[in-house]
Amino acid sequence: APRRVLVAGNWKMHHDHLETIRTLQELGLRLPEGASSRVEVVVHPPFTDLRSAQTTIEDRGLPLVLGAQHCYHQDAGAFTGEVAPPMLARLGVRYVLVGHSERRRLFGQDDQQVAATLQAIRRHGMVPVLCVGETEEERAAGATEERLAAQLTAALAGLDGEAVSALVVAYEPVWAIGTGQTATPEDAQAACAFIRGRLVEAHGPEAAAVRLLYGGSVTPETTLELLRGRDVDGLLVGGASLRADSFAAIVQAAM
Ligand code: G2H
Repeated sequence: APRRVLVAGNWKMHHDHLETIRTLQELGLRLPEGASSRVEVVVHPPFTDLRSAQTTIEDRGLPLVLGAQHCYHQDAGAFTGEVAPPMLARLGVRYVLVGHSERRRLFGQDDQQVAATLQAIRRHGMVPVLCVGETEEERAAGATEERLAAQLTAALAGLDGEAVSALVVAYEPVWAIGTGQTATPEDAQAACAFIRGRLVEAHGPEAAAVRLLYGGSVTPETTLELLRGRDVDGLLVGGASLRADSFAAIVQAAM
């Protein structure tokens, strides 16, 4: 059977709740007929939009799955400004990004926090989307695989192959994020093949079923070629997911 591709839109800090409702309604009109049998389409709006997104998806029966961009690793407590995993789970959130390079770089999220957050997401029945990727300097120094391996080891310590198979891992080379510079389809495939091999080596053969995404300046024009890679199971889309027309075009190209 042909694989079902995963296409996730990371809206980052864009769209208030009215823009969210409007964008999702338009997406509902633009998504090609039968898309959801071929492509699982996820949207990751800001926290303040999750409730509006959830009711819009439910009321209109839209073929969309709800995702969040971040959460804290504790279930409750005196953590001003943070959002707990059970709060997301109760809103119908299915996927949660963890370890995005913007969280690591701008908000000081370290490997230990990434690991704790990933466990907390799993504990509440949601699917972590673990983001990994090398910087431009690391790539220039030939340290891409070393960097990816280190991030995976730190985030996934103690998980068996079955637990790893239920995850999503997104390869997002930092130099390609929001820069308009996409990794070549060959680069994306090579990195995803490395990640899958590494996970099998570290966690056992069952880990091979993990779903791997490529992320970094994906557009409707680059979608088809990127998905040709046999280890590329889907895409994590930032800028091009903000507008319903371009996001729908990506889904169309992914079918
Ligand atoms: C990478 C990606 C989505 P963009 O961060 O997470 O964003 O497609 O804008 O590079």
